[in-house]
Amino acid sequence: MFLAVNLLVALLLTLTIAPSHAQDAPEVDGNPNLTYNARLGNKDTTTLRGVLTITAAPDGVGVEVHVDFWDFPTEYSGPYAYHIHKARVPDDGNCTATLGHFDPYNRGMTTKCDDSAPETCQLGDLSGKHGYITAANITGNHYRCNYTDDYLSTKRGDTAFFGNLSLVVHAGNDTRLNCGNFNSVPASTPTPASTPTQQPSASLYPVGTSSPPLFIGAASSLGRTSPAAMLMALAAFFL
Ligand SMILES: [Cu+2]
Repeated sequence: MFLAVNLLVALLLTLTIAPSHAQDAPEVDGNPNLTYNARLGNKDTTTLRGVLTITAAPDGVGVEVHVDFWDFPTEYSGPYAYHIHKARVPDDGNCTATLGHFDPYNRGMTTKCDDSAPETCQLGDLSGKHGYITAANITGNHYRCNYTDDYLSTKRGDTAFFGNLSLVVHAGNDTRLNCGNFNSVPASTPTPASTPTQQPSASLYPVGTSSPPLFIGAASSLGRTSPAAMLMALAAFFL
């Protein structure tokens, strides 16, 4: 009986103390040429906005990451961190609901990410691997940077696939300032610079402005009277 209890205690200790097996992140190759981006939400609670785009590297080894965050809140200070989190942002925009970091290789939070050995970091710890955001590298309200990460996958179903997860940006005190979901970017989407402009594009890339010119098209068409409406008015006048 005593032995049985001891065995049970030992088993319980093993189950509760031993972390799931941590392993280094393997380099990913053969990434399909796909792009995903995460746009920070339009929140009343923060000025911070931004978009982070991740696309397969040209040789298929890892991904290229393009970061552009802007209008950092004055009431917080850095260094700001940003991570891929393991759950999506719900419709109400609650960043806490994204849970913890994307960490499929069970690195955990106890050991700080060593950027000289990025394979040992949590997969989603982008700022740990590639640099925190400090006042010194925010220029003109923007923090922009580009880098390659060898450990993320653009292939749905892979352990390292991030495209159905979320992005969270933290203040220096760890407060979750803003967040957004990764979504796939259609390959046919033209870049704004190469788009022949037919109409003022009100919604594309409102970079650097907190108040993009909304609904220009709608406003100008409201101001015009259609031929059908004029006929109706004439008919109403004569009948
Ligand atoms: Cu985070």
